[in-house]
Amino acid sequence: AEGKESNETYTRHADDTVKLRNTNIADMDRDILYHIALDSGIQNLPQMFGDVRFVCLGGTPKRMEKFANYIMKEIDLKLPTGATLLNISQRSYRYAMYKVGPVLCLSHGMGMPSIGILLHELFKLMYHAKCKDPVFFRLGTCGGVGIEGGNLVISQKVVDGYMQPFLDMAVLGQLHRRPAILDQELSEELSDLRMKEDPFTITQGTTMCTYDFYEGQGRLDGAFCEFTEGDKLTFLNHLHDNHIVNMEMESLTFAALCHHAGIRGAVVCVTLLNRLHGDQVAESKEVLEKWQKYPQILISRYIKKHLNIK
Ligand code: R2B
Ligand code: URA
Repeated sequence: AEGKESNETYTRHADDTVKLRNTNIADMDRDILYHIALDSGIQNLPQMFGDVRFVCLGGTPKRMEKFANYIMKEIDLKLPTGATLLNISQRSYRYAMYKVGPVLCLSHGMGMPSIGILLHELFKLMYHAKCKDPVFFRLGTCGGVGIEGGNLVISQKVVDGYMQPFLDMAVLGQLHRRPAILDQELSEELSDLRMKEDPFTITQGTTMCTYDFYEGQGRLDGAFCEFTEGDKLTFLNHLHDNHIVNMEMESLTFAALCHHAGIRGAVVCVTLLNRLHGDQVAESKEVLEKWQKYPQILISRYIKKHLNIK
């Protein structure tokens, strides 16, 4: 049985397909992936998804639809004239999913519980579909700690709001602690893909992942605030001194669950502001739209490189 604290790395089957750490699934004759509106009893998942190699997650349905259309151009896939990409998970009314050849693009919503549910179902999808060595990316937004808006952060480490590198979860009333470890080789490879002419910098560092956007990230502008501006700046400077370069809300669960599943994962986020200078996301819609493409540009380069597309 699983220990309460797990540290060992999990590997894949000999043929590189994804192993599941839950033998119950193999014993089920039908698995309903409820939140992405798929059903292994009705759909031929190996036929529909067996070729998936890159799974790209981001917060919103619209941004991930845009990414799907962008990556389609980049890898030179075409839809029949007049056709548009289909949201495969539309009937779930939870997450959006688009498939562009070997690239699966999904929205994960906001926060760790939301991305956690999705990752359970995606890892099972990878298993049912017999996908080989898939790599997962989170393409997100974040608040920079000492980094101005419009720049990229690639997470090397992830910590929770107490600066602990674990995902703590209650399971059957007991604390389960999973280390939040990201693939260092992958993050290194991604940061090497920056080009001189890029309009953004790339910082590799530690990401703080919180359960809240306002009080949880030390903002003064929530509906509640029980600390002073001085307290906030002491906290943010303490983070800065500990190489924490950004804050967001999903990377801890993403890192911990990918690591537990033996699936390579990377987190690339664009900063929307420098938290040392403020709390409100005040850039214009146009500027924010432009910035949100930056993680997509980098991930697209990675995908093209691995598909041998110039
Ligand atoms: C970044 O942006 C969202 C909050 O605005 C949250 O999902 C995150 O991690
Ligand atoms: N997302 C966050 O979680 N925090 C920010 O400051 C900006 C985006």
